[in-house]
Amino acid sequence: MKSAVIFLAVFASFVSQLLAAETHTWWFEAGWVDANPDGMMDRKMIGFNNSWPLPTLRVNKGDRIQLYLINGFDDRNTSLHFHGMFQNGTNQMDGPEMVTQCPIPPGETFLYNFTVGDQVGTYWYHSHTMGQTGDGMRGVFIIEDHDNFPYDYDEEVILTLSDHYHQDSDALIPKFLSRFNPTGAEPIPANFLLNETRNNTWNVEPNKTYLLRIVNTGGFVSQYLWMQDHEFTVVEIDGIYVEQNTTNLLYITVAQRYTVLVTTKDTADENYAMMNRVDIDMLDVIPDELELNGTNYIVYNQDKFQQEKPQPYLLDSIDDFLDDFYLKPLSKEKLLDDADYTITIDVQMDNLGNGVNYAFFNNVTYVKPKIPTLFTALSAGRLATNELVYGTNTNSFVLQGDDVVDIVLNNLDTGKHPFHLHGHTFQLIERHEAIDDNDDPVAFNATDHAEWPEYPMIRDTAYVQPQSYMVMRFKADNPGIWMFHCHLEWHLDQGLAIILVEDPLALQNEESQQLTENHKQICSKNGVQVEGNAAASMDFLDLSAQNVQEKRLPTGFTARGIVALVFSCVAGVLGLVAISFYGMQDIDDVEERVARDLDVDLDEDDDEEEDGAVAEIVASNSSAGDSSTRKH
Ligand SMILES: *[C@@H]1O[C@H](CO)[C@@H](O)[C@H](O)[C@H]1NC(C)=O
Ligand SMILES: *[C@@H]1O[C@H](CO)[C@@H](O)[C@H](O)[C@H]1NC(C)=O
Ligand SMILES: *[C@@H]1O[C@H](CO)[C@@H](O)[C@H](O)[C@H]1NC(C)=O
Ligand SMILES: *[C@@H]1O[C@H](CO)[C@@H](O)[C@H](O)[C@H]1NC(C)=O
Ligand SMILES: *[C@@H]1O[C@H](CO)[C@@H](O)[C@H](O)[C@H]1NC(C)=O
Ligand SMILES: *[C@@H]1O[C@H](CO)[C@@H](O)[C@H](O)[C@H]1NC(C)=O
Ligand SMILES: *[C@@H]1O[C@H](CO)[C@@H](O)[C@H](O)[C@H]1NC(C)=O
Ligand SMILES: *[C@@H]1O[C@H](CO)[C@@H](O)[C@H](O)[C@H]1NC(C)=O
Ligand SMILES: *[C@@H]1O[C@H](CO)[C@@H](O)[C@H](O)[C@H]1NC(C)=O
Ligand SMILES: *[C@@H]1O[C@H](CO)[C@@H](O)[C@H](O)[C@H]1NC(C)=O
Ligand SMILES: *[C@@H]1O[C@H](CO)[C@@H](O)[C@H](O)[C@H]1NC(C)=O
Ligand SMILES: [Cu+2]
Repeated sequence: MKSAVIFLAVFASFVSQLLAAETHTWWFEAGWVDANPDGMMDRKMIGFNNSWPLPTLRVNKGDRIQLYLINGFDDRNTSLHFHGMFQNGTNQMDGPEMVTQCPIPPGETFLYNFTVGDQVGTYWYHSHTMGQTGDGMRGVFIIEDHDNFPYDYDEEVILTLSDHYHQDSDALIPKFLSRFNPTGAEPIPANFLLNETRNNTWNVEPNKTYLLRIVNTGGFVSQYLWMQDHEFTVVEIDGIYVEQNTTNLLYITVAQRYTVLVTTKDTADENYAMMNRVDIDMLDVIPDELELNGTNYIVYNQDKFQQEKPQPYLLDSIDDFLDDFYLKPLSKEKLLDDADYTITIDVQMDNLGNGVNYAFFNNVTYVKPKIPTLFTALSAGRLATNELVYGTNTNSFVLQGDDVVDIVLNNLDTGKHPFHLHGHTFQLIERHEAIDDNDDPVAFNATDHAEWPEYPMIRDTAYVQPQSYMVMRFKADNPGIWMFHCHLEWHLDQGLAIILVEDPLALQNEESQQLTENHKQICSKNGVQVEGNAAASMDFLDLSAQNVQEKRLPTGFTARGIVALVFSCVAGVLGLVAISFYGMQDIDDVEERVARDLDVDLDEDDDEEEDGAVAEIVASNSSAGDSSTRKH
């Protein structure tokens, strides 16, 4: 009797879920739209159906999404990634071009067709084609959870942060990835936006609890967010419910989400400021005219607001932001068992022989393969477990199904980087503090590490501190090809990515993981094969035609010679290109930076230059040997 009741209850809930699951069919045409987000300059942004910003998409847990993306450009490819979706069983819907699909060529339509699995909360969607997120192709994606939401609130509100350039990425990328920018200085945004504008007004009512879903949809900088006389109670990060934690200051990297409760005052007498501020440590130069603090308005009283706007509300210090490392998942998911497999990756930025500054994991800068890595995995048969078939310049790591995997990330660079793992969330089990620019970087030491939390923080995007490290742990329970990369648009363009090839044989055997006809069609339109290794060869171990990175700087060059060479070029075009690009930066400063980055001494004697000594300017402080280890 009892078991029959339980059976009926389970059956009923199953049926109600089935009945409740909806299919959302959207058709969107991507293309340029005239806009003026910061109120300072007209430019074109990438919108959907002639409208920008892009719509917030809302679904319920278990729903199916059928999003037809029409490439409405006449001169460029596009793609779409739903950030944070596990795509469990539908890896081919993940979006990154040349990883899980061919780029969608002009005029073609691609159907993103998947169900949202066991996930709820605040997500976003954006193009995974170079530069397009920064050009505006980004929107918020919400998976609602009405019945099970763990906290009470009255009303839900979206809030996005982003960074904005007056030039589009067609103008910025060639200047950034250029030998005239040898230090890899990132372009400086013109403004930092809140809700894709400046001076945003948020009309509130007294005595209410708002659920604010905050998403940094920007391409580059982290932002601080704070309010005058109001507090944030964090309840969710990247789709993971957490134990409440109240703070007056948030720090949000690009791609991260914070869902918070904000309780309003009990009177409507006053209006207040809400401030967003760029993390200035991420900017190479700070032009005088750049507005670092954005003032926005929390408006209770319209009449008063018409008469006077709240003044900027400044803090004495912005060091005391909520450290997400200490947030505890409400699920109380325990620290996963010790890793079966550990991937150790060292981050470095450096120049190659063409003078361009690239980003490296273990000395390899990610170079796209000739066919999408997923297609290699599906067509390679038993060889799919052999890393070689994915090419030597894609930084691919093959994972065994259900292994516990640690990613140990040592950041030898002096910048902060927010890293994102596709297809999973991860436990952040250790993050070391920043190491000062003047000291040596610290690397993770497996025999001498901090005590790991019992219930580690979980999310899909986390930052590593300068010259420091972090350790991420997850279970390889989602067969597919998953990118792990820096979410700064610029650094991804510089190649800061690895590819996880998770249980490729299981992938081959799942019906739902096979390529749709639509995939084959867009590949064929773009002249890309749908079978073969990274070199597009059906002889899977023959990589002779694969794409590879530029050569290292030639030996026999003197270090001074390299700087001199770079500078004879930079000086020649500086007036034309570099000044407008760097804004404030003067030549001396650039030269010092290059010297520092290339680790050479500008005060060397002239005659040393003659004897042709020195050459290996490639930094050699990264850990030698195999970058991955298997325990048993
Ligand atoms: C967007 O435009 C396409 C055609 O370009 C149209 O089929 C579709 O209905 C439009 N979608 C919306 C939401 O208006
Ligand atoms: C925001 O205010 C500044 C002046 O404080 C003004 O220059 C700018 O145009 C405004 N932007 C928008 C989008 O209203
Ligand atoms: C679109 O993608 C294809 C395949 O990767 C590539 O050959 C082509 O150059 C791309 N087109 C543009 C305009 O970037
Ligand atoms: C989306 O995928 C489901 C499951 O494979 C399939 O039944 C459905 O027909 C697909 N939708 C379209 C429009 O192809
Ligand atoms: C931000 O913009 C969205 C979409 O227009 C709007 O619904 C929301 O209320 C705005 N949020 C704030 C805090 O102003
Ligand atoms: C807010 O709630 C308090 C206490 O319940 C009440 O005294 C006050 O009148 C309310 N304020 C408004 C504007 O409704
Ligand atoms: C911007 O805000 C920060 C933090 O409140 C403050 O230290 C700084 O002085 C402000 N800058 C300006 C120009 O108001
Ligand atoms: C809240 O965050 C602080 C660090 O900012 C941490 O020390 C504390 O343990 C957290 N509390 C909970 C309940 O998450
Ligand atoms: C790692 O820690 C152990 C134990 O403290 C120490 O003996 C060893 O030298 C450390 N390794 C490195 C590379 O620092
Ligand atoms: C994927 O689905 C399988 C069961 O079908 C489940 O065991 C696994 O935990 C899921 N993985 C993720 C990341 O959702
Ligand atoms: C990177 O290159 C340097 C110098 O060429 C070498 O010493 C180091 O071992 C390499 N690191 C890895 C992880 O391959
Ligand atoms: Cu980065």
